[in-house]
Amino acid sequence: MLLNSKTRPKFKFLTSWILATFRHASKKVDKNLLKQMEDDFQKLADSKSKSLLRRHLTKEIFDKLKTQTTPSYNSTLMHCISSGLCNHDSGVGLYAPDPEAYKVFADLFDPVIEDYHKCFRKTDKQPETAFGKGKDFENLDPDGNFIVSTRVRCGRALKGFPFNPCLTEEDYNKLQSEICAALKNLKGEYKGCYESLSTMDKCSQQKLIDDHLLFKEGDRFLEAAGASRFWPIGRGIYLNDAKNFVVWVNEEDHIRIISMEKGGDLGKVYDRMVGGVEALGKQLQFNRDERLGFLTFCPTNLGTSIRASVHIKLPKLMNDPEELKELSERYRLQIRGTSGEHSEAKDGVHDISNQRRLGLTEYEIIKEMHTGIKGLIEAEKKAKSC
Ligand code: ADP
Ligand code: DAR
Repeated sequence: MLLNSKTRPKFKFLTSWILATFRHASKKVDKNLLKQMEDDFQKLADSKSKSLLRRHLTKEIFDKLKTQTTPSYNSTLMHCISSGLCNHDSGVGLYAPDPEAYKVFADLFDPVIEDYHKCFRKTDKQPETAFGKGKDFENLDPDGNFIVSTRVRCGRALKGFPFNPCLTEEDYNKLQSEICAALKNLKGEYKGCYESLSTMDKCSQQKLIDDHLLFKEGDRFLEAAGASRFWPIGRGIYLNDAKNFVVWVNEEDHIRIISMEKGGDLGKVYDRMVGGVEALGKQLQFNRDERLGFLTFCPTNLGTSIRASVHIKLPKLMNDPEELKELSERYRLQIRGTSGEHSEAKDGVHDISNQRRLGLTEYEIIKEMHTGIKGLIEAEKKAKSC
């Protein structure tokens, strides 16, 4: 082919396309990794694990996906399933090492997503963002008989970055500085300050964790998912002056935006979170997928990524596990311990929240949780004394 001004661009494109294809094809999964994955897959398959990974990672899907890699970050199936392979007591056991993983490993993610978010089929699409107004939701417990505190959080990922297993030390620092630059511009009730975990003294850190403001360290599920690399570099917490608006940086997700306060005024807590999300959204480019909504490290947080929870005392219901199970399923609620996921209840305080985050608008998610908590409180009032 004679190269001239007309043919050179085409030739250049062709060679770069061939090279890219070869590079991708040559991104073979290392044979030792493959052997390790196959052994661990078999152990999970032979186990009594109740994880969604165990339920949906069939041998056929495993064999189909085990040699796949994502184009931009070369993530493997092992990156996605390592947590569930190491922790057979996982509830889910699956994470996305980068945004492309949701497409490259869709044969596994889609059934897990459909199962967890209660029928979000692979042909379904997350509705456009619609926060609505918190004033529609009356105080869940105006007399303060049941609810200790209310919290609403969502997660956000920044465009152009992968998730924990693929983040470099430089990425963690870059994410932290981009997010902190946006936090610095927050005004009014959102004004506050950021502290990195690298400089925070251990006593202050433990106090913030005990006050349910800061994330715990050493979560074995997240560690096995590759979320603790370079810890604590790039990690930190932003607190407004009133300590009722919190932003976590680079825990499980790039950003967690949290509003919380004593009592049961869900509408007020929700509106405060929405205001914070919108203020940050004006400065940062959030990664939102056409079908899956806001992308997150864990598929349980896709879509709206909203978890609205109450710390609540329901002594009669807690003594009637059958009734509680039936009500939680009916209202699609999830029950956690006092210190959140994988913790036990202390002094009869449970963390109860919406389970679904995908397939509904933000407003509908909050409405679902509001309806559910009201239902539990009604049932508690009717329950016979224990
Ligand atoms: P998330 O995924 O929302 O971060 P976790 O289960 O890890 O949830 O909980 C994170 C922290 O938030 C924990 O310390 C937990 O106790 C706290 N938390 C959750 N809901 C509430 C609430 N309604 N009031 C006070 N703290 C809460
Ligand atoms: N421990 C993991 C987490 C599942 C959902 N919670 C998140 N993403 N924080 C499990 O599979 O049980």
